[in-house]
Amino acid sequence: MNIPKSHPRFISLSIREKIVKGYDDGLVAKEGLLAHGRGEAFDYLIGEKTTKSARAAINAAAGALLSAHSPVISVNGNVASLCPKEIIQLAKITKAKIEVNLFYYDERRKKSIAKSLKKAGAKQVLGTNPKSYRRISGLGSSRRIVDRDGIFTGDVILVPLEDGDRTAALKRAGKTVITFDLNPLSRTSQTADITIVDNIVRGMKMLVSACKKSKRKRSNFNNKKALASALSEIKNNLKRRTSIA
Ligand code: PTJ
Repeated sequence: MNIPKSHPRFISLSIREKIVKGYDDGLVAKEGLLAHGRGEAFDYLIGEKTTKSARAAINAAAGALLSAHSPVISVNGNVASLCPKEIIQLAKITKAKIEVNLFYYDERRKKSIAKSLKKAGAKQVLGTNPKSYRRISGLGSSRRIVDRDGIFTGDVILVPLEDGDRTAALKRAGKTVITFDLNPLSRTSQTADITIVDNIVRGMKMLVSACKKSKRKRSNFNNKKALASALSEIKNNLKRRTSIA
């Protein structure tokens, strides 16, 4: 759909079109459309802008990715549709591997995602070669199937728009987990080491520029405190809006 630039919800509606296109192109799961709607609601609550707490989390994530031995960016259908360019830029700057990993397992969709990322400029995309498949223990969902040369052996893993089980399993396996999740109350948000409570469309751009500027230095980031700040920011945003009304 051609959304007029003058429309007051132009940005949000344009992002929605990306997800719909991703679905039409066979990248996004049907359930991914619902997940996007959930994200839209939380984006509304944070004021559809990158908050102070999200900026702090982005800087911490940049430090962790740059100082990793073997960083990996895990890509699902939604992420591949929303920010393919930024995935590739981030992988290049941080020397991270890109791996397709799906919750709603579908070999054909995996291959389509890998193909679209390669078309967008990715040199290598892991996660589609059954010979390299390994299993993460203690995980029931299809996300347990990971690549030997990617998530299985990686030390810092970016798992955007995730479900909580894998985050917990990756942490049990000794990995540092970074996520993007607009819902500060989700299990993923609560379990990850660094949660960026921001729309991935805005946040990935900022993460790429933070990595360009940042030093290879890990910070003492406290995720629990950052999530409490994110909730306060939502509360203050709602207060501001109700006092105006
Ligand atoms: O492609 P697949 O098969 O791997 O499936 C991907 C989805 C996203 C469907 C799957 O991982 C899933 O069902 O995720 P959940 O459990 O719905 O969690 C997704 C989380 O991401 C929710 O907390 C949403 O609020 C959040 N979210 C949705 N859109 C965005 C977002 N966070 C940041 N930016 C967004 N654009």
